[in-house]
Amino acid sequence: PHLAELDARITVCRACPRLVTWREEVANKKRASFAAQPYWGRPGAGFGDPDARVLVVGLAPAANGANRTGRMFTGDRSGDWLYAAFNRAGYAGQASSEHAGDGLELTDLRIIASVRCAPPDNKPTTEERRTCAPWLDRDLQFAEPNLYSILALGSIGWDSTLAAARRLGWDVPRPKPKFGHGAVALLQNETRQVKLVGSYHVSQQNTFTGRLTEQMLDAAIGLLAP
Ligand code: DU
Ligand code: SF4
Repeated sequence: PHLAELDARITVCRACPRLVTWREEVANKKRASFAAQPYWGRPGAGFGDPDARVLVVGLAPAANGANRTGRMFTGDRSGDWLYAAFNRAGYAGQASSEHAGDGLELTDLRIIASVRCAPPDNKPTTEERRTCAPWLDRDLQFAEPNLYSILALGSIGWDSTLAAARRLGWDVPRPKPKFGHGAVALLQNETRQVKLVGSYHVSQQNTFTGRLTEQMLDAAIGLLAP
């Protein structure tokens, strides 16, 4: 099936009761604060270049970010950091990502998440991660023919990508490669090697505290270049 069909199926998924309740509660509570804009309140599909050689795997939509705007890392502070860096590296046509109609285009890069619905406290349960994993598998399969590298944001992005690669029958080094900022693991699928790069997540927890600097993020993104 076409990627648009996968995206459409993801956006109507209701498989996790707790997350369906939460994403809709947040939407209903906060809609009034953003009265001039639509409020998404649904799962977030992938965003970017369908033929991308580089895939980015985040954690999950932020309650008032992608859960609000309907587009990955759009309308929140994490996105400001991420798209500014992708703009510096030539993957994003703009340095900012305010709303789904702002004309932002990504070149050679597509962004997805380990879990597609906003979780309370940004913490999906183990069961929610497992329930959402098939969407990650499908996105990886779509990306596979062109795929060169994957940026995993945070240890959940790292672990869920390695688990998806194993489910798809790729060769993943044992023992399991350890997550770290700038960590690299080489995965082997049927036709080629895929380079998995770890980065601390662009959440404010890391960017506010200086745990993740712009220079560090640029260096990790630099490892993705085909
Ligand atoms: O309409 P479309 O070309 O299928 O694009 C869907 C979605 O993906 C749109 O919001 C733009 C974005 N996109 C992109 O960022 N970079 C591309 O090369 C193609 C599409
Ligand atoms: Fe569906 Fe994933 Fe959202 Fe669960 S987190 S409801 S599996 S899209």
